[in-house]
Amino acid sequence: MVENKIRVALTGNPNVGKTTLFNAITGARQKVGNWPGVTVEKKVGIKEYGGHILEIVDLPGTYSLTAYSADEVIARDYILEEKPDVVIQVLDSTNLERNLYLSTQLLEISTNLILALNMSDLVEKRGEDVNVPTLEKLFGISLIRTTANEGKGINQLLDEVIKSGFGGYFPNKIDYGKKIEEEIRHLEMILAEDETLTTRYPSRWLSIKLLEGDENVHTKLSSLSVHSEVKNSFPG
Ligand SMILES: Nc1nc2c(ncn2[C@@H]2O[C@H](COP(=O)(O)OP(=O)(O)OP(=O)(O)O)[C@@H](O)[C@H]2O)c(=O)[nH]1
Ligand SMILES: [Mg+2]
Repeated sequence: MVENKIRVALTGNPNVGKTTLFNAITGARQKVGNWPGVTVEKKVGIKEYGGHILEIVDLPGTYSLTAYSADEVIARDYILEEKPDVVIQVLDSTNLERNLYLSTQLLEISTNLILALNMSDLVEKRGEDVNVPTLEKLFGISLIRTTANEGKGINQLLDEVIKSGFGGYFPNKIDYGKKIEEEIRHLEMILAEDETLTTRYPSRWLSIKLLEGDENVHTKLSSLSVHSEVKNSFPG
């Protein structure tokens, strides 16, 4: 992090209000371009808040970090390789179950993850409520209610960004149980032989993706010397 600058990425499923939130935060101070090599729009904006400069990137919508489409690859590689100080996942609060799938994946790779419970107005209209304290306890991160198209919850969200932007690197860990955890550790040990790889990507995350059979990650490794050892550790 450069002085008081905090790099923030907005991610989330398609159509949950990421760009609306991005516009509400950055106002007119944004730059629109393309991601290198693809025609997917890249929006970067600046917001000065509480004596800090927030540089905010609006990522394309993604249902998972499995990287099946160009949009998913952009979102995932940006978070993994550019390592933003804070990642905000924007969620459609009326469709939480579906949205929380991405949250569990982001928890594996994101330093500082905050969940913006967007479309809170629609939840309220239904006479429902999201149990924020329970989810915060379960995930160990902060959840903020927002209604992006009315500019509601923005300041609370930015307060949280500043708090966690200086929190340092504390990757969250989901426990996959004894057997899978052993496999993860085994792969992590193999991957540790390639330092350039593990400084670029979290080795635990790489290991989980290898176990899932993620083709994009297998391809990333295919030209490296650790690849044969990785392949050998898979039966069949
Ligand atoms: N009711 C309600 N509508 C919202 C809210 N936030 C955004 N919207 C609307 O939801 C629609 C989608 O918003 P976008 O900001 O384009 O969503 P997005 O996540 O950027 O979509 P993609 O970039 O296509 O993935 C728009 O019609 C917004 O006006 C909200 O908090 N409440
Ligand atoms: Mg958008």
